[in-house]
Amino acid sequence: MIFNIEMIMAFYRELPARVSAIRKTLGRPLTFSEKILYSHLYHKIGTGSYKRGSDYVDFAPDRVAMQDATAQMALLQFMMAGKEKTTVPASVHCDHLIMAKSGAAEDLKSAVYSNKEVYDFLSSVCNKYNIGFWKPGSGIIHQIILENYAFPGGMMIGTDSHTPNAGGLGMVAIGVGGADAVDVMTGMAWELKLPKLIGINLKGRLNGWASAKDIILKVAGMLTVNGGTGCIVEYFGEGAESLSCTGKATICNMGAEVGATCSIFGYDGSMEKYLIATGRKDVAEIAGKNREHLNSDKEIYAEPSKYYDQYIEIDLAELEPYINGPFTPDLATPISQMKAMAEKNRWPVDVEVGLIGSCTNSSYEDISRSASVAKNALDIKLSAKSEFKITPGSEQIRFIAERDGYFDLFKKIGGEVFANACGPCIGQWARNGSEKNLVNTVIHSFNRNFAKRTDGNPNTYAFVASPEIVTAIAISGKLTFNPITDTLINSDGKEVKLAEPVGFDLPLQGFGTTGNGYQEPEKNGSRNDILIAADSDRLQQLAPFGEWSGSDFTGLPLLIKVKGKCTTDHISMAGIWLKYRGHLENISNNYMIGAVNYFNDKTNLILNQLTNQYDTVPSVGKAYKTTGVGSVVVGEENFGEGSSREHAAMEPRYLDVRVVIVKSFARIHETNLKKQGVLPLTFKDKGDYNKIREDDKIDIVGLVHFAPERQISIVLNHSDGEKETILAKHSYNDTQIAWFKAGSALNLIRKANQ
Ligand code: MIC
Ligand code: SF4
Repeated sequence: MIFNIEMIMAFYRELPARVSAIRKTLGRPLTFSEKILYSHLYHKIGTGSYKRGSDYVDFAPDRVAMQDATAQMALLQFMMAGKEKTTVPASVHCDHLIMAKSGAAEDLKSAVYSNKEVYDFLSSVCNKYNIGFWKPGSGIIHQIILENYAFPGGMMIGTDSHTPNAGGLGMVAIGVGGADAVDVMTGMAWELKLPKLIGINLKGRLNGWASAKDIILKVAGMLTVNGGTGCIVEYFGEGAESLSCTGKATICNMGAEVGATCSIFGYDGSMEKYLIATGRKDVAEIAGKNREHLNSDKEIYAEPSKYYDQYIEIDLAELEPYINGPFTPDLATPISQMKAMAEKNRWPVDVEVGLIGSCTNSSYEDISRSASVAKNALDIKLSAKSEFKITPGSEQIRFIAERDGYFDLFKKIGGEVFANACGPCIGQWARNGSEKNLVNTVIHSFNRNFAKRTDGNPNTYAFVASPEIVTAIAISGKLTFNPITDTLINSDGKEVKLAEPVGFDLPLQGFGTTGNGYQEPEKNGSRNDILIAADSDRLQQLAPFGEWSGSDFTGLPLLIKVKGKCTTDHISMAGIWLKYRGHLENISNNYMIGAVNYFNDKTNLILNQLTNQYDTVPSVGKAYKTTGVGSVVVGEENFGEGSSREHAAMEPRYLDVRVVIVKSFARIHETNLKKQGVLPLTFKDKGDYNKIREDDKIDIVGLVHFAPERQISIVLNHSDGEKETILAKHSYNDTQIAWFKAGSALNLIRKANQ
């Protein structure tokens, strides 16, 4: 079955006319992403052209995807919107809540048991509102989207930051918070600042140990974690065409790590092959007929630097494998320089665990190439010195990897297969001994490696590499091992060298059929009641947030001034906290517990201005909430990078944090704060960060005149009686100011549907 085939066909029928209308309006050649963006305008083309990087534009995406950890909040909000069913096709995927511990079968069984209440809730909401439900065990959201739903030229949003994975199939696929998903599911316009465009021309072809992953690891090093903010990254060139569709998806997936809105490749033969292999020949055929509209115009490829806001060239023939990390995905080290880097930085080089898989890297190509390394190791009498774990991205992949004997090879070198889920990528790894917080190194093929992310231990140095490099390093046991040049000693005491990996981009015997774990929404589901137990500690009905009072904020105590990196993992940790993702009150107990307090360099220990004592962030937050005055949070650069989880914005709202002032924001987090009614501001002069004192009371002045582009004054009332006024900027437009005044974006939608 091809999901939503009528919608896809209708899209392609209209595409040629739409593209020529866009070309006429813009009066110049178009890039592929412009064709997609302009053909998904909410108020159809003809309404003019927009300025990249500054104009907010209303879009009408084709579909919405949600994963279990974010879907709970998204759907709790959707339920408040007063709609009978979703306006566009939507799906929910149970992947994040499965704990990796004892291997696939057992872990799935215990997840189904321990998360029953949440899975039942999600399944019944899906039935009621006509949403496709993918049961636990079916696989990770992005892999399932690629295998079933993505189509070239389409536009989707998903409540997960790695939604851009579908760019591997030529889709503009953007990660958002749940409130954005509610916009689209209720048929409202979905707003986005028109992204700037970064063009990356891939020249030459990959060879040897280098893989698609190494392209994005290198790009992360070049652009850094915020270099892609507000941009779509478009890949093209001879090298792009030589990559498999799933390799392209890996690159687009990890574009989230440079802050990109999304990444995309033009339609080509590799996508056609993938569509056919995954049972979507009809889509491949019609996309083939529209090929010219599913790529940039030829003029763009001829003179890319003229049309892109930023233009980069990478020669794949020269590319060597990279290892990125620790603690940040943009610290990129070519494998040949790892020995020197590790020595210089004193990184622990004994690798305890190598992990492959995740939504980023568990394609057939990844698994088969890694398995070839394992097979070669067995042939030359080596086995893994480190522990070795595999998390397949979907049931499809698990099934064929098992069928084709790859898991057998992994097991023979000492590997263990986890459930088809996020598991160790998101702190859902019950790793023996991690509570002892010992210094150690792991290497994985996932996308993120922020502190504590894999196993909750702040002293785990996590490095990111391609699956084949992870496999080789797990065999050697050393971070500094370079399979291109180094040898190993085998069980016979002989010096041996691993051969270059070989693999297949698609399974020779096809994908085969297996129960995929999909549940079609019930026909008469709209009559179903959704029950949430009043005493549940996992789910809680939401109550609307209060409207803005109409006056300035005065005398707000500083809650926390965060020092350094503050990702969504610092703001609202995952791991054990994932279980409270449907319960705002309970999850608010993790607010900012991972962030470093500027004034004492400690995590989760801040001054309570009411008592003059030090306490945890959630306790102080609650204490301020009871006063009704609210509070302020201050931070540094790229604040809220990483996940799309809107809990990182709903928790401060729940705790009555009124304003977050930082040097700069990550896109999704800034929007999430706006949507939930918290005021995100940026220092006009970044140096003013230094003026904020621990016991300040802060006024936000001039909110009655709150208007786009208009700066806001902040008065710092220091405890010694001194006052300082600083200026802050904001990125609100008129619509968003209305969200602020209404108390949240959802409050407005509710009113409209009443
Ligand atoms: C992640 O990779 O950080 C997550 C977990 O997939 C998140 C979503 C979440 O926090 O639920 C993301 O990337 O958006
Ligand atoms: Fe899951 Fe990790 Fe992918 Fe996020 S990045 S969707 S946690 S596998």
